[in-house]
Amino acid sequence: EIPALPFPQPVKVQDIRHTKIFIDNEWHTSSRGRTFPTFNPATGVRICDVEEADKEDVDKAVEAAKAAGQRGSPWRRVDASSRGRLLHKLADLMERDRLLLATLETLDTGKPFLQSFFIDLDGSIKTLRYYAGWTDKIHGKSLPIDGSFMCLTKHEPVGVCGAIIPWNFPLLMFMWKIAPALSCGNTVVIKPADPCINMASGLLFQAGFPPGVVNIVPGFGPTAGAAIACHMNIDKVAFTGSTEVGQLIKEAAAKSNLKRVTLELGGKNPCIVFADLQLAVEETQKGAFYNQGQCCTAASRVFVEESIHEEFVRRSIENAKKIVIGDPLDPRTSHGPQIDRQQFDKIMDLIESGKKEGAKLEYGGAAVEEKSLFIQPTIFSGVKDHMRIAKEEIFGPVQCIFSFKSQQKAIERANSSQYGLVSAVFTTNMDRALSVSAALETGTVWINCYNALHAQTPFGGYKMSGNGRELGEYALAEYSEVKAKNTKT
Ligand code: TXE
Repeated sequence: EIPALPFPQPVKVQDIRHTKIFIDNEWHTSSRGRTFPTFNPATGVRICDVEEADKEDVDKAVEAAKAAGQRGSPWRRVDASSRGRLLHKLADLMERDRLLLATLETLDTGKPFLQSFFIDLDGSIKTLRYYAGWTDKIHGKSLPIDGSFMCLTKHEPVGVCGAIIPWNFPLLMFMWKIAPALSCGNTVVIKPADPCINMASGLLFQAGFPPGVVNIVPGFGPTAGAAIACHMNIDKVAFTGSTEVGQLIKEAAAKSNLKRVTLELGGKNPCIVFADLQLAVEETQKGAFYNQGQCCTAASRVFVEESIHEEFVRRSIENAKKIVIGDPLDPRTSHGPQIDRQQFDKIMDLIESGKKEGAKLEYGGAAVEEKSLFIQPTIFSGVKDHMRIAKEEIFGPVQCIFSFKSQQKAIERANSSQYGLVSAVFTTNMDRALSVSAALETGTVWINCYNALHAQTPFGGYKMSGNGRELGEYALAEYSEVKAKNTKT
């Protein structure tokens, strides 16, 4: 939630530092001598050029990460509690530079500044602090076993953890990956989609992590990303992105060294609305339009009980009129541009398909002005389950409203998707809240709220929305090997 005035203000960014590949606590140029640019999606202005990592650079990063994680290395000898202090130190530095980091995040992604400041930065800092608290509480058990034996379990780091992250939440995804990995004592090679995230290298350096513990290899998916997925010396890979690429990652992992894989992929997330109309209107719309709809959790299918459907649509339109489209650096702005032309075109194509297939366009449905990447928040009603907008992940500001008659049918329709990431139910009836949330096939069900994501809560998908869980205590298992030591007594 964004608190009231006085709002923080973006800062002037003089120059972008740390545009190089970060390996062994040093900044390197690209082995192939290449750089790639990054643009401000609100203005089209080039922000900076970043050194582009490819296979050779990933190899060097993995070598550094492997050496840093060797038994007896400085990182392996750090006390568990001191690992926590390092994560807290990184969080402190982010608090110190919070205005600058939020400004860069906005310049880089086009997300409204206050959202960068209060959501991305807040979430990143809290994720670090949450996992800082775990470092000296990760422990095994002594097990009662048959015969004259004793079993002690120990949780050890998995080793070198690869991470491949998307462009929609660059900083937050970075922290979701490195915080649990480091908390468990692993080392990391991370490939961001977005070059600006390289600024994190400066903070990692200042925080005092030993060389090689975190290495950042900015680059493209089919080159640097693929090199991580099939690397023989990477022990685990965590990926956030499209379901299509998630399948490639798992295939590459299987064909190389069977590295452990966690995947956080797409969604076509259903909300079922029975009651509490105004709250449901506001929350589902926040879910649909937040971050310009570029969220794996986007509330893109809203099923509304027939008797309140008309009023729900009317109020949703009224609510959408309050959205302020504009310069993302202006703290009053609540809706920015899409990330790039490719995403923009994909969204516009889906909006056109909705019109052609007979959904009723209630609001928006067009670009804000020619040549820009801004798309009006768009509402369709009368959406039918067979339409493309009802089935495909849009990843844009498009809310699809359906009406339903029976609870049973609504649940079946909500579940009839290859995805199973998140869902929501709006009701004042406790029995209904419990029975509907039990029936929904998603990793998260929000009851009378939306996008309630916290460092403490596990997050991940059923079905083709992914494998494994991030955040919370559950994520620790994804970053640990359990060793059973059985001894004769
Ligand atoms: O995703 P990609 P894109 C969905 C969303 C969006 C669509 C396409 O529907 O419209 O995906 O976006 C790296 N081997 N989501 O093209 O390609 C890539 O460099 C290894 C959902 O940006 O999946 C980037 O770092 N890595 C989503 C990361 O994968 C590869 C977030 C994600 O990019 C690779 C983003 C390869 N062959 C998009 N190809 C979510 N779940 O939130 C690409 N990459």
